Amino acid sequence: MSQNGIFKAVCPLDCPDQCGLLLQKENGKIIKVEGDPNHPVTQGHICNKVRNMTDRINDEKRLKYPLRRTGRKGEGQFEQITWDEAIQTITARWKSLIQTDGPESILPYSFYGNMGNLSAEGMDRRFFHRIGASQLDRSICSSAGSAGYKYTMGGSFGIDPEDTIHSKLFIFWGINAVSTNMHQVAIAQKARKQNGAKIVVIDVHKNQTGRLADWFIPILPGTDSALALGIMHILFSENLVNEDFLQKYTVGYEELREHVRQYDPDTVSRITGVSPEDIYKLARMYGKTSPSFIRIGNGPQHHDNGGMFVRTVACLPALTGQWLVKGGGAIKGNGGYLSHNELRLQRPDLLKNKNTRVINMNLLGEALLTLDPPVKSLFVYGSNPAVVAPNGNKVREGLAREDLFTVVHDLFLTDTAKYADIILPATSSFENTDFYTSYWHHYIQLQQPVIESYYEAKSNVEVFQLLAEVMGFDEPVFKQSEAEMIAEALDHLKNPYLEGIDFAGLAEHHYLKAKVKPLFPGKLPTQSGKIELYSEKMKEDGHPPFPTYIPLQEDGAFDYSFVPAPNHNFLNSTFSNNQKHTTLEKEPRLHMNVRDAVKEGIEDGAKVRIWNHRGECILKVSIGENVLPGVLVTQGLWADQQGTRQLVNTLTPDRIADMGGGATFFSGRVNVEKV
Ligand SMILES: Nc1nc2c(c(=O)[nH]1)N[C@H]1C(S)=C(S)[C@@H](COP(=O)(O)OP(=O)(O)OC[C@H]3O[C@@H](n4cnc5c(=O)[nH]c(N)nc54)[C@H](O)[C@@H]3O)O[C@H]1N2
Ligand SMILES: Nc1nc2c(c(=O)[nH]1)N[C@H]1C(S)=C(S)[C@@H](COP(=O)(O)OP(=O)(O)OC[C@H]3O[C@@H](n4cnc5c(=O)[nH]c(N)nc54)[C@H](O)[C@@H]3O)O[C@H]1N2
Ligand code: SF4
Ligand SMILES: [Mo]
Repeated sequence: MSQNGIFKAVCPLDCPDQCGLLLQKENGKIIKVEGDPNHPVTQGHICNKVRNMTDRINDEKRLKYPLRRTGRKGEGQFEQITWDEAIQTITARWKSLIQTDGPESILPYSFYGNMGNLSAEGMDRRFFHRIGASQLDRSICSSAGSAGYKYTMGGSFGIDPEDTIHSKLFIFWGINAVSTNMHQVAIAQKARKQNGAKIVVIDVHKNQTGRLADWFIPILPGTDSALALGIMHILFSENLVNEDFLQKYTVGYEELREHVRQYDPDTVSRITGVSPEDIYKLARMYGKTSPSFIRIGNGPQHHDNGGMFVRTVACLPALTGQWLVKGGGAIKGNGGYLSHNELRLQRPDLLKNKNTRVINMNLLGEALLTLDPPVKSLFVYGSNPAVVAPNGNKVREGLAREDLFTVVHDLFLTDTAKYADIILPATSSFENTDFYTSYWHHYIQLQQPVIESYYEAKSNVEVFQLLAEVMGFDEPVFKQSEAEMIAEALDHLKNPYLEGIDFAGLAEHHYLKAKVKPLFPGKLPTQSGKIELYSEKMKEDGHPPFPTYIPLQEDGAFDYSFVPAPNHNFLNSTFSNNQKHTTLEKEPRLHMNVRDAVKEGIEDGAKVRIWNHRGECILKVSIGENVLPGVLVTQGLWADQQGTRQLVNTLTPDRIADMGGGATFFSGRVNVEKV
């Protein structure tokens, strides 16, 4: 490995932008992280979080060696052990559990702390399939929305974000894009400057994205489908629809016209808190501006009715025929275009028992406390459920079970790791080979090691290779190199867009664009091959077949809707343990409307207790007009600092959304009082 110099890299974080990076290395260490100016989409600009990533990679607090717990669970007392001891302890326990309780007593729990396909869903999947462990439904992030979008459009296919430079109207719908998709904002701002494009933001919180908008539309949580249906009502009644497109490329538009008559602006206004005038204005703006582009965010789909929200909004560009216009249409996620050969990478065929149980990751607490037969061992990697999972007190109670054998593989002693019996140190992505596929732009990127592994840290691939060896799994797939795994994953005849993209090409160019064609004219992978405004499949699955507004579920008799969203300087809970980032973020704030503050007798800056039947939090209040009355918003997944009680997920419901087994982080209710 060469010593000093500047090396190409890719941002490994769970962020749509998937920036190209340049790493400056000196004396074996990364001393600077910058954007790669040659990257076609991200063009040298990166966020502050990752600009400060050097502090994280070189942090003295990083885990250096395997550890064994010496104190009580959650306390954080550990002693150093060797890799040999660690792997022997884990495999001995698992071999015995498989004998006594069967392989389903073991549960992997992971998410996309590192988006590399080999790290997040490669060797690990092969290993747990081969063991026959309980399967995890990885539904914490966007699965409700993806399911809703799929009913309408057939899969995760939107437009090429590079084309949005032509758009004249950008609607950021429930996405805090300044923090979570900064390059889409950069394109929108460029379009605003070049051709007078307008930026509309629809959100429950006037955050930095709302402040940048030409028009910010505040809305009540969980009511967005009603707004979208109100827009449809006006588009039909004022003949702002594209009949030709509807006829050629959609199913059910005549019936939809009838169906949306009930969503008149007055009715919709009462549901959403948006005035009838604004509903008219928005619908007319949308109906008369072309190209128009909707960036569908993750926020509104983290509700009880989240799948239906995305399904509903996804119908809008069809009504106006925007999919035929360059820069017109929508993006929810673009993951479908870069799908690789998962069957070969993940080897589901290694799982012998096809009835192996599947556990929804949003129900982790429930699963650890009540499942029968019980989960007896948990292996956590690339995720920090003690902070990020809903109904956090239940999760921690489950993690604290004395008879649960927990292993955590991470770079840091996270809140979750404190509950582990064995901790394994993980490498950073810059220490490994992996390939990355954005769920927003159309580029595939390669990371090759830039620095040596940190002390005794090992990658996810290495850990599962080691475990497989000691478990006695002798299938050749457990011996493959990263390059071989990548070659297999990219060898995928089912996805024509990947044609010509291989390991050698990626090694030479670092990023390659998939040869994506526009969706229309064309055939979608829905049952009908068209955009399904009416969906027979939804009916079969027990959903209303037309886009519909379904109110949020009851959540106890509490006065406020509580929306704990991500913040600017962390990435989920990543960086919540890095000083640079916590200093930038200062502290979590609870945003409250001034009318509510008067009613509750709370002044700006006061500490308040918010609580419900699941838990409580103490936060500092920010009073103003950034949220509507009845709504409380806070940002950031702060790690548990002793005594601060800032763990927002103690309050969030673990109800499951209407589709895709999704999470409902933003559908909880709370009361508030001054402390
Ligand atoms: N800086 C930063 N970037 C990130 C992340 C991070 O933690 N920090 N996380 C990454 C991950 S994993 C994801 S999934 C994405 C998520 O990024 P986004 O797609 O932006 O989703 P959220 O941030 O969850 O929520 C977006 C917005 O939805 C709003 N919202 C909540 N409920 C409603 C509602 O009912 N209606 C409307 N209209 N708005 C609502 C929230 O106020 C918030 O502004 O970001 C990724 N990027
Ligand atoms: N209240 C509330 N809760 C939420 C959300 C919200 O908006 N509000 N958002 C939800 C969403 S959208 C998501 S996606 C989830 C995300 O939740 P998580 O996936 O748990 O994300 P992080 O908190 O970033 O934790 C990732 C962990 O992976 C570790 N890691 C990084 N790279 C590697 C690696 O190569 N190997 C291993 N073994 N570990 C690694 C990091 O150090 C970090 O501890 O949170 C969800 N929770
Ligand atoms: S977190 Fe997102 S914006 Fe920041 S560097 Fe990574 S990909 Fe780019
Ligand atoms: Mo996410």
